[in-house]
Amino acid sequence: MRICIVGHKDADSVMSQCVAAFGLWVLEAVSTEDLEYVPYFYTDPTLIKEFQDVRYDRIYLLDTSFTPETVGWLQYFASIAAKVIWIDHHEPSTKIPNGDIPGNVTVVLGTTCSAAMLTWKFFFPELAIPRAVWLVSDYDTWTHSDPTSKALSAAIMDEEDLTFANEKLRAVLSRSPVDAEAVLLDMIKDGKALLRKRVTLDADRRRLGLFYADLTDEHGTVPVVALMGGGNSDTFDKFINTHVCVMFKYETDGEKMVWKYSLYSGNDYHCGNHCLGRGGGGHAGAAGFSSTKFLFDNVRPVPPEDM
Ligand SMILES: [Mn+2]
Repeated sequence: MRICIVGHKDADSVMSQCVAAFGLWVLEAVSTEDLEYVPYFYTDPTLIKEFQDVRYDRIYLLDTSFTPETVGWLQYFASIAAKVIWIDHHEPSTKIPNGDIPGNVTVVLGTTCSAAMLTWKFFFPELAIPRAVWLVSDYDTWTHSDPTSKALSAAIMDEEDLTFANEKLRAVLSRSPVDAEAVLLDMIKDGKALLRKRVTLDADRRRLGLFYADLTDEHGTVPVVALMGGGNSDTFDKFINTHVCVMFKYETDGEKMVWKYSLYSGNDYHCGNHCLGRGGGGHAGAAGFSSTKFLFDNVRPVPPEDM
């Protein structure tokens, strides 16, 4: 027996792969030596090369959205495996043209839950959904009704430690419910630490793009600290009490492209009054306006000693 499980590297797909492995062990006593995993990245066009025409009894393709490449993969997998099982929950997969899918491919599609949950239901239609699977689904399908689901997904997706997370997940799925809960809580703790690390890294990276400038037009000039991109006043935590802070981006406003400026201030400067003069509005601490013009003059980077 030779079985291959193919999936990508997000939390839902990793969980789907673990559920499939667990299902094969429990229901068919498939040994670990008979199982292979082939992870891929969404954008990786070389997936098929990995297989080198090796023959399989079965290939599971999990959490993989329908694209022209996917059809190519399925057709190739169907040519090297006796049976292919494709489980997915992405919307485009429901619009796959008839006739593109070979006869030995079993298609399991549903768009109201995660791939991990679909995979669980595929293997264990009668059993309750484990908490690990449920939490991953809560995050992957953006219901976000449990605050721990984000941390668990972060722990699973830790690029540096994907194998570790994978092993832990297998433990979650194969141990008794009490042990599984302990492993899960552990992963949630790891995930929370990881999220904190990411937030800090992100903040550091953003600060690199900060600049001092004068925001100037016919309504006047204001010295500011500015950053292009999306975000909120938290990005300016070092400056918010001493400077007028500006987040700005270029976007479409119906038909024309405009600059959107968001002003923040933690002192007595009234952003709302300023923006009112430029056709916008808001409050003392946060306000915004749009302009077809790039309004910064005298631009210079914020030196490291100011950050
Ligand atoms: Mn998914």
